[in-house]
Amino acid sequence: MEQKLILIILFIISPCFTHSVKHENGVIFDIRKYGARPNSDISQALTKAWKEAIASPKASKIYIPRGIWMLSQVKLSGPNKAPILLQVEGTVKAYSEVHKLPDKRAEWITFGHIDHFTLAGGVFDGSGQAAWKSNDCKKNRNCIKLPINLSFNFMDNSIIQDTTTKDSKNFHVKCLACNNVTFQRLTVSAPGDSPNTDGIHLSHSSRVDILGARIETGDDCISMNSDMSHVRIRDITCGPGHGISVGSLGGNAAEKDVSGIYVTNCTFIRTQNGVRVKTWPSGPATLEVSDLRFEDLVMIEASNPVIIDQEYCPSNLCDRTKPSSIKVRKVSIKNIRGTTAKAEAITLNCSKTKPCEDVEIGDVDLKYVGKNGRITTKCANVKPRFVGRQNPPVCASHFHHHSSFLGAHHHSS
Ligand SMILES: *[C@@H]1O[C@H](CO)[C@@H](O)[C@H](O)[C@H]1NC(C)=O
Ligand SMILES: *[C@@H]1O[C@H](CO)[C@@H](O)[C@H](O)[C@H]1NC(C)=O
Ligand SMILES: *[C@@H]1O[C@H](CO)[C@@H](O)[C@H](O)[C@H]1NC(C)=O
Ligand SMILES: CC(=O)N[C@H]1CO[C@H](CO)[C@@H](O)[C@@H]1O
Repeated sequence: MEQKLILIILFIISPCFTHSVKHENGVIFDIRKYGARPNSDISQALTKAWKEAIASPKASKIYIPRGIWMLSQVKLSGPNKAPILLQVEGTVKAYSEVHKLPDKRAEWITFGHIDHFTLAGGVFDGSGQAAWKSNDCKKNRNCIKLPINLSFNFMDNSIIQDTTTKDSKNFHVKCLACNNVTFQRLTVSAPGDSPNTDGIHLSHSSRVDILGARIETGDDCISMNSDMSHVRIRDITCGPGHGISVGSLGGNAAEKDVSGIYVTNCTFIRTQNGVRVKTWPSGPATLEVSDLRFEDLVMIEASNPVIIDQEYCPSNLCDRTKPSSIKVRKVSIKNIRGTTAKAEAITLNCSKTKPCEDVEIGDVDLKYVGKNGRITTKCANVKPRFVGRQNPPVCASHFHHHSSFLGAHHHSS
C-alpha cells in the first residue's frame, strides 16, 4: 500500500526532476521546465524545448500552458526526426515596441523546414497597434517592413488549428513553400484600418487547405501569389478587409503559374472585395492563372463580389502602356448571392492581348444596397458561358433595363 503511494507520488512529481515526461503520444516538453515564467520572455525556454523536440526520435509535444507568455522573437526550425505537436493553451504576446525585436528584419515567430508539425490552439497577440502608425509602405518604397506574425516556411504535412492571431504588426500568417498544410478553425483579428495586416498569405505552395476560419483584418483576408497549386479555401468568413485575392501578379519575371484555387462556401461581410484576381499591366511575367472555382459565396454588403482586374494599378504607380501578359483561363463563378455595396457587382476586366478563356458563370443573385445608380456588371476581353440565372445579367450591362435573369439569352459560345 505504502509502496504504491510512493510510486504514485513519484509519478506525479517526476516532471519536476526530468525535463520531459513520457506520454502516450510520445514525449512532452513543458516550457516551464525550461525556465519559462508567466509574463516574461519565453524565447529561450521555447528554443531549448524545441531543440529537444527536433532531436527526439519519438513523437513529441511542446506544451505552453494557460497564462500570458511574452515572446520577443523566435525561430523554430527543423529538420525534425519525428512528428512535433506544439500545444498552446495560453496567450503568447509580442512586445509592442518594434525596436525590442532582436532581429528587426526577421519575423516574430518563424517555423521552418519541419515535416509533420501541428500547432494546436493558442492566442498569438502581435501587439501591433503602435507599429501600424510607422507603416507607410503604401507611400514609401524604402519603408521599414514590419515583422509577420506567424511565418511557416518549407513546411510539409502539417496542421495549424484552433489558433487565434490578433493585431499582428504586418501579415498575420504566412506560408511559403508549404506542401500539404492545413489551416483549420483559425481566428484572425485586427482592426479594419490596420495597414497590410493580411490574414493568411500563401506563396510557392501546393496542397494547402484553409478551412473554417474567421478573418477580420485591414487588408486581404487570404492572399496568394506566385507558384501556387491545389488550394482549397472553404467555410471562411471574411470581413472587414479586402477579401480573398489571387495576386497581385505580373510585377516580377520570376513568378510562376497559379492553378487550382477553389474558394467555396465563404461569406464576405462588408469587405472591399469578395474574390479577386489582380494582375499588373505591362508586367514582365507571362504566367498563367488557371482552374479557379469561386462557388457558393455569400456577400453581405460587400463591394466587388467577384472581380478579375487585369489593369490592377493601385495609387497609379504603374505603366499602363501595355496590357497584362498573364493569361486567365478556366474560371467557374457559381452561386454568388447576397448584397453588394457597390453598383458594379461583377467586374471581369481581362487583358486585351490575353483575353480570359473558358469562363463559366452560374447562378448569380445580387442586390445593390447603395444609392448610386443601378446594379451593373462590367466585362472586357471575356466571353463567358452562362448556366442558370443571373441577377443582374452578367456582361450585359446595356441590357439591364430589361428584367433580371437575362443570362440565358447571352450565350456567347
Ligand atoms: C498530409 O498531411 C497530413 C497531416 O500531417 C497527413 O496525415 C497526411 O498523410 C498527408 N498526406 C499525404 C498525401 O502525405
Ligand atoms: C459553410 O460554412 C459555414 C461556416 O462559415 C458552416 O457553418 C457551414 O456548415 C458550411 N456549409 C457547408 C454546406 O459546408
Ligand atoms: C478595365 O480597367 C481599365 C483600367 O482600370 C479601365 O480603364 C477600364 O474601364 C476597365 N474596363 C472595364 C470594362 O471595367
Ligand atoms: C511576425 C509579426 O508580425 N509578428 C508580430 C506579431 O505580433 C508581434 C507583436 O506585434 C510583433 O512583435 C510581431 O512582430
